[in-house]
Amino acid sequence: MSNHSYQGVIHRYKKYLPVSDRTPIVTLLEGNTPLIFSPKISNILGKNFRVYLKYEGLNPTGSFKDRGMTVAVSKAKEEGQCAIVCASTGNTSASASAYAARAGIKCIVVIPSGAIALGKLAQALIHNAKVIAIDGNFDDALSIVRELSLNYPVRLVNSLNPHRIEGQKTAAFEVVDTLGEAPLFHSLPVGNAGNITAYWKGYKEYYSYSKINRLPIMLGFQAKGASPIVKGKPIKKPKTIATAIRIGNPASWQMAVKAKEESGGIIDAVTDKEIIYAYKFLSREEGIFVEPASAASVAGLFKIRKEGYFDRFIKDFDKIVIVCTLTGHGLKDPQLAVSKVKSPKIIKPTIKEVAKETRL
Ligand code: AN7
Repeated sequence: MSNHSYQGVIHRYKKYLPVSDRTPIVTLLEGNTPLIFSPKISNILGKNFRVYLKYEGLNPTGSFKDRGMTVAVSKAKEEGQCAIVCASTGNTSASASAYAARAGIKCIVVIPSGAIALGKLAQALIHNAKVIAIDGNFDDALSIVRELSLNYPVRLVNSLNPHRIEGQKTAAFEVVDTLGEAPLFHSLPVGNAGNITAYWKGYKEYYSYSKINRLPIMLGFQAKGASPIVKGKPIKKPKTIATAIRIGNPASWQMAVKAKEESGGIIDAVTDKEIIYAYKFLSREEGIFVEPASAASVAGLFKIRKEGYFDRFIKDFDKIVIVCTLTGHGLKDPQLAVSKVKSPKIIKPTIKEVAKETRL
């Protein structure tokens, strides 16, 4: 297969996915995202660190959700479903709407009113999904759609649908196929906990096929005000600036804990301040614009480095490879971006004024 004939994650990883020749493949050529070396984050962590950023914001709808959605929607279509439904903090709804449009099936999304980023709402609306905003949070929305899908002819495409996890695990495959090995650590944000579940499944499968000879240590980061797994109990009113991970009772809670325990890793929390610092760092220092939730994975690395978490590994390894998943694109939430920086000053339209302002 030559480069220009890339056909999406189902085609590329067919033999690891629950599809057959009869599955109508619904794809927008998701996946195949870049793994970008970050010299500056590596330097901050220390001289033996090699940090790579898996930039999932470059998927067709701007987030990692497309990997799971191509499988979930293809299977729904194969099974003759005419409609799909999801609850969402925004990205799942954007992805579901686009893939449903592509498949020619109906899409219903239930969102917490006023709590999803503008870009994501725009996507669901323009892809012609039926958008229902509830006066409640994500956790309320998820319990509604779960019930709905049990009682009506509509397929749930949240990550409780195992096909979502199947598709999402291809990101772990790509990391290994690019690096030629598993990283020592894999860092990612945790919301509903589907992604950490999927990466862990992917790495374990590659291990079982002898594609790698050791597994990475998983590092998951929740936002402090929405950190049920860290606290060990559901949070009734989760709060964080990172709306994508404003989730108080994650569906894949147990699986996330399993990934942490089996890999010898951690699930920790980062504050909104730490998230925004990493968010700005990535855009200003590396030229990579992500949404705040995505920056939690980098914020977490900065935090645990300062706390000395890596110290014993520095002694034991001469090279510490870390892959950090950047789950969504910064353009999803432009309002937040402009609120975190100074607005441009308005000046007279003359060369002199512009030269003066820019200190050229
Ligand atoms: C950018 O769209 O849950 O732990 O409804 O959009 O797999 O849930 C989004 C989650 C991280 C957390 N980063 O991943 C939804 C939704 C971004 C996200 C997460 C989400 P999971």
